[in-house]
Amino acid sequence: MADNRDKTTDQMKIWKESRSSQKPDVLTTGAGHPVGDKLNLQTAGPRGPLLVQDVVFTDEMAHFDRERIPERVVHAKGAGAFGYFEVTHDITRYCKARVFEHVGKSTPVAVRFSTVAGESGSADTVRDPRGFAVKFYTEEGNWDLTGNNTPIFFIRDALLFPSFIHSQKRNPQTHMKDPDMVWDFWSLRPECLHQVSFLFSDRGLPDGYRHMNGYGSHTFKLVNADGERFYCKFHFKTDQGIKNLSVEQADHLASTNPDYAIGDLFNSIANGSFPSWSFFIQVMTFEQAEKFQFNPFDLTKVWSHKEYPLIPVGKMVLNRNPVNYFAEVEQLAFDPSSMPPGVEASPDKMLQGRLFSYPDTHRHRLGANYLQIPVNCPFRARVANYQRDGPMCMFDNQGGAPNYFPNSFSAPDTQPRFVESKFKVSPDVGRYNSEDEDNVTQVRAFYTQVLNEEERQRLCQNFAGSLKGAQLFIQKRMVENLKAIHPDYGNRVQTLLNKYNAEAKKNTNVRVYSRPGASAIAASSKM
Ligand code: HDE
Repeated sequence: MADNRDKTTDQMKIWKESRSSQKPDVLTTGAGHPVGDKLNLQTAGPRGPLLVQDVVFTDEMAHFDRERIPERVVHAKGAGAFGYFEVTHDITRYCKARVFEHVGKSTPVAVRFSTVAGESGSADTVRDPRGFAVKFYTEEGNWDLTGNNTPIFFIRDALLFPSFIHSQKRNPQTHMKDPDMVWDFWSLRPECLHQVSFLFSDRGLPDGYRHMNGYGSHTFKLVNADGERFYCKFHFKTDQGIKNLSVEQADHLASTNPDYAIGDLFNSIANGSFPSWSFFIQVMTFEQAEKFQFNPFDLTKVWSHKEYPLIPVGKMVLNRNPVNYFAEVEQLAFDPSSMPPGVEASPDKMLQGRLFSYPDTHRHRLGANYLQIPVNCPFRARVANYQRDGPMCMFDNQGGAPNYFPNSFSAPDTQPRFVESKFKVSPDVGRYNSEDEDNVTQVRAFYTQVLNEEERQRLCQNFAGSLKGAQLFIQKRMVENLKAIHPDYGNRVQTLLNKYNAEAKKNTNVRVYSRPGASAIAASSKM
């Protein structure tokens, strides 16, 4: 046997060994009836036909026909793991959530990491943001901090999200990734440039899921036991250190080991090397928010760490692999609106949009009772409410308890101490255009101050290497946007584009274009 096998490749062997003292179970139908023959159909004579009474066959086939549920519309490819979050520093002066109750407190967590745009069979090492979603199973209901490995996002208005995602997915006719669509959208919405610059920098290709940070990204609200409120951002810093792949490594892995990141996480945990992240918050008072130099709820911008330093809170450790991928990871459902008392939404328009979108997609993907699926169930809280019935109702459906409220029969009642914090809103209702809310300052600082010269060169190379696939008028618009960030940024990308465009012109029969994260592919321009 090959000696380069690891825990993922040996999973079947390890499972068998774990049962070595037991006799194999009796094979049954889904209804639990023992089966005598699972290799041969029941037919009239050896050559058929098949009998409808062969329920061993129909039971098996009917279930198989329904095996797939819709994949996530984004973040379809991912890996999950379980562990705990432990408080190391007291933050009760900011937040009353029981998860932060006292130093040493431990709360079980489920985590799912993912890529964004690819389908569930796509490669793990593509250039794409990574999802970093954490479910804390708290005594006051689950807290889902559904973040990414980037502190910022492409857009700042939730209404644009479906179009943005369509532009990153497949062309409606060719069913291929389409650089015109990708770059048309990005160039029309200059607020994307902060995240796009991050994406085409070295951090766009993290080495697996253990070597990247996670961010709640949005501004949230914390409330303490005295009802005082603060704005806050959440940060997970990897204790493994940041590690990224080169373009060549990522492309090689995409073709030789497309499940690289899933395997890396699984093997690391199976070998007892448990990945961990340190958890921090940034805090801003309401007074500071009012005087802040830009909209503190703008998801395309970060808060300066100098002005709003990271405050240490705790540590998250992942120490258990899923026992079954479908049950515990495919069915895992995160929801930014799932927050325990003490954590609340800020007015961030993107976060507000997400509060609706996630539970809505779960009801479509998993059904109205998705919160009863074991991995989603808030098992450390006692659910008591007036919701009843629906498909796949798994428990006792709250037995004989009254199913209406208010009632006179001692059924679950509200508690005023859990009412959300109050806040003032006085402006006129309208559709406010946020397109031009300073798309430049922080991207310029990223380009000139965060990146060193070699990193800038690689950013421009990666950027132009992908943008070259779009039509010239889109390239031009994008370069103008880059020049507004910094003339050097725009000029470097233009110089590279000139080279690529001249090369492409030499061979007029071939249109060369590349997807973000994949090596250039050539396709005939004759359609
Ligand atoms: Fe998501 N996003 N998203 N997203 N997102 C989904 O929910 C959506 C955004 C993120 O491992 C979907 O269950 C809207 C930001 C992660 O299961 C969907 C908007 C951030 C995951 C959805 C955003 C994220 C998702 C698809 C803009 C980082 C995977 C399937 C208003 C802060 C979670 C699903 C997992 C998944 C909607 C933007 C992170 C459709 C409408 C910003 C990590 O509901």
